Amino acid sequence: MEYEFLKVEHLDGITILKISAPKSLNALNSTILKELGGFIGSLDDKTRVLIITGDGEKSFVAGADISEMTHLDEPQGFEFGKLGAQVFRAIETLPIPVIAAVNGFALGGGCELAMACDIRIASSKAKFGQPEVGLGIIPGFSGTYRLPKLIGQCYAKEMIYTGKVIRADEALRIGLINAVYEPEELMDKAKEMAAMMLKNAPVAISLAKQSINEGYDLDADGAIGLENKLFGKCFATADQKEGMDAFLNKRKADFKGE
Ligand code: CO8
Repeated sequence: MEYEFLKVEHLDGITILKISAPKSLNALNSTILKELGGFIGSLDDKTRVLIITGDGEKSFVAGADISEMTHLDEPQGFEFGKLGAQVFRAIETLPIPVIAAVNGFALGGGCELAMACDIRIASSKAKFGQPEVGLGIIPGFSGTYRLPKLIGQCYAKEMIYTGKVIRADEALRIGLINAVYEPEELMDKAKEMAAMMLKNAPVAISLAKQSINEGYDLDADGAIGLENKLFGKCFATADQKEGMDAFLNKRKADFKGE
């Protein structure tokens, strides 16, 4: 499919998606959000790991597009927020791992996009923040939900109330991201991590993701019960038979994702 603002590359099992709006540091306007939603909906079995990054050297995504938001009234603001939130939720609930390779500014909606991904690795030049209150709005693409969930309310409230922008090393310290690499290493590291995932059983990864994501919002009995159910489901897969047979026969497993 042709996109105006997305660049898509398929490698072996890995799809790399670049958000590309160079004039606005990859800020998300409604067209980009709709393209992103369409792209997520179009993913098929060919993609077993998705890597999302920003085009260019300076920015992952510099937020929602302020020039578009400036004209919105209350119902339109509601709709714009809903569109972003739905697209990011679709990313979060994809049955495959999603890695954000944060190559530069991840501000506002950019930080929120990264947080909708399973894993965030960043360039040492990346910067993170939720500066919305400085514009008279609040994080509107689910940042008030995901940021405290990821790093705790204490620092999340500080970030959101002050709008401060933090460097990658600070983002690592507070647990917002998994790792920091030199800019030139970032994409290779993302692909390396994806390649490690590709060696494992796809259905098992998908069920583990479901168990972590859905279990997090349940109480202990609910979460443990959910894991129990999904664990049982693994034994209905050919990959479980293959993985255990390969181990017992000292050979490499050949997973089919079934
Ligand atoms: N929206 C629109 N345009 C942008 C954005 C943005 N978020 N960010 C940068 N741009 C544009 C600039 O206006 C500039 O355009 P031009 O060349 O035409 O003047 C171009 O990108 C380059 O930017 P700068 O010249 O400012 O580059 P600097 O290197 O000096 O600064 C910064 C880079 C620090 C990233 C700076 O551009 C900046 O502060 N950008 C805005 C960051 C921000 O506040 N992001 C949060 C936006 S709000 C948001 O994301 C809310 C999400 C939820 C929405 C819910 C809706 C209801």
